[in-house]
Amino acid sequence: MTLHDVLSPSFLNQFRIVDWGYTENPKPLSFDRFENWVENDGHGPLGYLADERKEKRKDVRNFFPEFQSSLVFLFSYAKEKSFLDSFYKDDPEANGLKLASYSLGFEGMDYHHVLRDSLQKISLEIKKIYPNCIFSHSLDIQPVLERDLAARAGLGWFGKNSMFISRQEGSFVMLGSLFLSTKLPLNEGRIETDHCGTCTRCIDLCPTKAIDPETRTLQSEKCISTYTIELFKEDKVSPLGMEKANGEIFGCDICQDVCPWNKKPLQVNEMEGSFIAETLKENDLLNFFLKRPKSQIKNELESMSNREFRRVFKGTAVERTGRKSLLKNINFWGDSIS
Ligand code: B12
Ligand code: SF4
Ligand code: SF4
Repeated sequence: MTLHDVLSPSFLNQFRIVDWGYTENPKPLSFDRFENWVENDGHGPLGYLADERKEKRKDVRNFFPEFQSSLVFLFSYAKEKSFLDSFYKDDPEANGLKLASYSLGFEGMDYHHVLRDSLQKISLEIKKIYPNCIFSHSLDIQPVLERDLAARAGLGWFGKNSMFISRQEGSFVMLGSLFLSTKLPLNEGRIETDHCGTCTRCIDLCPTKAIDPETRTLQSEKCISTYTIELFKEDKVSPLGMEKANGEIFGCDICQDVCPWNKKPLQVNEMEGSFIAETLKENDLLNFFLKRPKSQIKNELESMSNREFRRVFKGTAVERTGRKSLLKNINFWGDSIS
């Protein structure tokens, strides 16, 4: 295969990659925004963003000294998102609880595992063409400002909800990047302009008012995603306004649901109607959390040991959040949901 073949839609589609971009710039355009955010306690309880890893984000070479270039990929989960939307709206079995749609994407498995394998397969193909090239990757947990990197690669812009948005694919995409120790014969991405215009839907409709319109960043402490995914202890205080949300028990999609840039990509996927929960893990998540009365889910989580929870949900996104935290999130909804 040539580099052109590796980066062709026919090769990349198997990994759910819907677009890619290229940059040779290791330095974020918006590190100062990130720094101000941390100084103003935007990270809240997410301490890992403010410790020594904060400075590392200034330059990808602090993480991967051999950096010469990066390929940034958009991995779509719009198909699962449009399936879940129809399920919540039309399926009589739906119990009113909600999971972040990315948890069902990627065969119900934790996207970190799936995307890492995909990036590795792509790097193996590129290595056949550039045998001396060294590779590394970034996938969420590495000290890299990934949205900024995607912007440098020309793939989209930062929405007011702080999501990275592609004109064609919307924001229901995860970002995954390869770092290379060689430059590739590719054009660097051009910085995309802002397409939010005068729209303020995400800001107005965020139930906890977590979005700061001036900086386009979130107060993590106010975000339902932080509370339901990242705060594990039962005694954690829920963000004010969460009761106005829609039954979220793991993550939150609301500021993306209301974004006009997601309308078209979701419609396309709805029309194709090609998603059916097929894998065991997809069905485990659907059957366990979204199709039974809340009291039954609660009883089962209460009577399960932590070890059993880990066995059932091994490799899924909810494994890390854990049994107790999910119970905390389900209890939040009290009797307001069946
Ligand atoms: C910490 C974190 C969180 C925190 C804080 C989120 C936040 N918005 O800061 C919490 C737990 C709340 C969270 C929630 C979610 N997350 Co998260 N998270 C991260 C993580 C690890 C770091 C983000 C970070 O550094 N935040 C600090 C802020 C200041 O930086 P930033 O978000 O990158 O924002 C930059 C832009 O806004 C830019 N900017 C804004 N305006 C302008 C204007 C100009 C001109 C310029 C130059 C720059 C600029 O400046 C900022 C600094 O670079 C990234 C992975 C990574 N390593 O980057 C994933 C990541 C952002 N998360 C992701 C996802 C999917 C989610 C959720 C959708 C999950 C869910 N369904 O619950 C929600 C979405 C909430 C939201 N609206 O952002 C994806 C987002 C993909 C995308 N399309 O954007 C990422 C990139 C992971 C990945 N590999 O795909 N997350
Ligand atoms: S993810 Fe939910 S709580 Fe967080 S900013 Fe978006 S709408 Fe608000
Ligand atoms: S809802 Fe409107 S303001 Fe918010 S990200 Fe989408 S287009 Fe931008």
